[in-house]
Amino acid sequence: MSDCLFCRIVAGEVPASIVHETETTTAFRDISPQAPTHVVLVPKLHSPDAVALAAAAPGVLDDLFRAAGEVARAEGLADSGYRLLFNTGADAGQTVFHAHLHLLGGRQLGALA
Ligand code: DGP
Repeated sequence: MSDCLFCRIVAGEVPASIVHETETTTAFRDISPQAPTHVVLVPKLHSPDAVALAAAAPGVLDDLFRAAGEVARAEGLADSGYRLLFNTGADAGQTVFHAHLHLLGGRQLGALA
């Protein structure tokens, strides 16, 4: 989708600090990091949120989690721990309506609101 920011990052039309890439997934540093490591993992396939992605292409969700594990290992977070989350819908704070998995770590993370 030409008007989707994350599709444009996946296509290389918008610059981003890419840390990991697979056939189905692109992972890049969040522009507004909420933790020392804050990486966003996006499916190359456009889907508005994680639930829609699960319906359209469940295997791609598996790929996202596998890629998250790779990124966590590369960032040195595998032992200390990290948070994986999908904001889904406006009330959850989703601002980009292309499914994406946040990976946060590198500090003690607080309780979820
Ligand atoms: P969410 O609020 O769950 O929809 O997360 C969207 C995230 O995307 C948010 O943490 C900020 C990040 N973001 C927004 N625009 C850009 C961008 O142009 N580049 C990068 N690297 N991240 C972005």
